[in-house]
Amino acid sequence: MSYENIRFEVEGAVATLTFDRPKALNALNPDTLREVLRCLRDARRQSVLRAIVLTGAGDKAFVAGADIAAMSTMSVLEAREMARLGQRVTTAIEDLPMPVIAAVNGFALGGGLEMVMACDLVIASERARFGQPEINLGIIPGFGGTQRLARRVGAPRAREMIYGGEMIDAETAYRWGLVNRVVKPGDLLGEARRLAATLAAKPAVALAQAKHAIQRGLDVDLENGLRLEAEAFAVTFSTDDRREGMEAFLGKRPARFTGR
Ligand code: DAK
Repeated sequence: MSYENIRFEVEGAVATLTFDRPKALNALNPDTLREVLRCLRDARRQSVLRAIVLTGAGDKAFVAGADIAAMSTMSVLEAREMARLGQRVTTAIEDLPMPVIAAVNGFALGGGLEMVMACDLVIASERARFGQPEINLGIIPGFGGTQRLARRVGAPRAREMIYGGEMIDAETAYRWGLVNRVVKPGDLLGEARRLAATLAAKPAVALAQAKHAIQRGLDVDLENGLRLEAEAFAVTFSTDDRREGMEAFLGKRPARFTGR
């Protein structure tokens, strides 16, 4: 499948999706969002794919937010369409059965940070910067930022970022729990792909169920979360990989997982 604003490369069980509009610091316009959506739908159907890395082209930006030039001329109806598109992308990332790792190479602002927060794990270059600068444009986050940022870093820090519109650096993002690891810029993609390959080798159904239980559990109370977990746990008992994992342990040999 060919794209104009993104690249999608597959190597073994790991795919890399790159936002690729470096002249606009990879800002998201409606066409880019449509391409990402199409690409994720296609990725979902590729059973060999077990992990995805999300990154930005060039050495300056992951995604510098929604495309302000495109946004500046939008009607109310077009803005609603844009919001729905962006929210469908973040939901599509969260609903994928495989883990998605954001490799944040530079600015992750506005809609860019909202994409990052839909990912399962985040690795940041020391040069990465994170922010929700919408307030400076007279708007507020519209792809889930008010909800996901508060869930990730807590309401006080989310308020500070969303009300003030200032950026935080990678080290602060790490301390605040927005980022799993901070690495040297030159190590970023290698590190993200290595982690993706490690996760790709895990039992796929168990990983998908863990993702589902964590993701859905964030939005329910503990009692319902535990119910969700029990259901997800039960699903893993129907798999070949569960049998293989336990037999391998008891037989003192390495497990050979097939994803079934
Ligand atoms: N959109 C369009 N072009 C952008 C851009 C953006 N977000 N960010 C940068 N560019 C372009 C610049 O215009 C410039 O283009 P040329 O002048 O070279 O043609 C080029 O990228 C390089 O940028 P700078 O020259 O500004 O580079 P600097 O290193 O000086 O600064 C910067 C980098 C990232 C600090 C700066 O570019 C910046 O502040 N960019 C804007 C950040 C921002 O405010 N992003 C938008 C956040 S708002 C919605 C739901 C959600 C959203 C929208 C709608 N609906 C509900 C409808 C989301 C909104 C947002 O994301």
